[in-house]
Amino acid sequence: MDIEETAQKIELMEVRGAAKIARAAAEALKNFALGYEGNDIKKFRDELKQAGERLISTRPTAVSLRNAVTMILKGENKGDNLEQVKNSIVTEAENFIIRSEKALEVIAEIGSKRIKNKDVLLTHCNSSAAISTIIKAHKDGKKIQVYATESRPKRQGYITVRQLVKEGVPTTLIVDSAVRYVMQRVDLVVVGCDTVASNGAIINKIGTSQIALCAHEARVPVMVCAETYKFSHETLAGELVEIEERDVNEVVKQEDFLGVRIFNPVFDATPPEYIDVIVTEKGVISPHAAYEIIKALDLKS
Ligand code: RUB
Repeated sequence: MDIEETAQKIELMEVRGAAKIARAAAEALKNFALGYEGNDIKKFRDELKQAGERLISTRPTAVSLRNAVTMILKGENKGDNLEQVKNSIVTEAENFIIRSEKALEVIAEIGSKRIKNKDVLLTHCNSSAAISTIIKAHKDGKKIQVYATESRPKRQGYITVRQLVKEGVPTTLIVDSAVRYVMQRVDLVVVGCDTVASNGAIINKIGTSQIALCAHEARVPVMVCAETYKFSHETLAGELVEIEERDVNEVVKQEDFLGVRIFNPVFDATPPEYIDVIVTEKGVISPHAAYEIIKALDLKS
């Protein structure tokens, strides 16, 4: 897929989830470099920059996307001629995709160790990192059960329940508003995220912070599964993570509610106090260690 096609698929959420959109962006940048027919290196760099900006603009909350583009675009300085620079972009993009897939495996391996036999889990939305972790625990023979929220308005929870049931994990679908009621039966909340801020807050699907609040009240631990490329360097410099607002028609048809204002923020921030651990491919960390991870990784754009 080319840049514009990829960008539109991400905007329409045909490709969604923080890791998948980052990998799709990597694939699009690779295709851009491979298919570039001009012979002016400066023009290539300019167009590459524009391509990166177009991809980043599609989903403003997911720093995974910005970090993927930033890492890949570093390839533009590796090489003296156009051919070398194009090859560097292809290599960086391929490396990112491999790194992202490997990180998912490692997170599942590490995170699943924190899930005990007979645990009842609760998850929200549809996170490949959270789901891989849950499935790994199940494959390791632990007799677990999962409650999965519907995740209004887009109901990504339907994807989650189907994925889990396909793998044989006993799974119960609940509406988002049933979370507090169900929390008394839950041993561990497992979610993914789009962004980790330098203060350890995580930004994930709208409703995550309510779930974490309920979990905190019920003394149920919250485990966040997040690849390190979801840590935001920008937040270290004081920037706030932009919370994406989407078309209100995702909530209800505006024409059926004439005169009613509808608000559709699709992510929220969960403060570090409500998070027990963040499982990354580098290991299990306290949310308060986010600063160290951001400092250790050179993710500056
Ligand atoms: C998806 C979502 C997921 C994170 C993590 O939101 O909030 O929990 O992106 O997913 P949307 P992953 O459906 O709006 O993209 O672990 O797959 O990166």
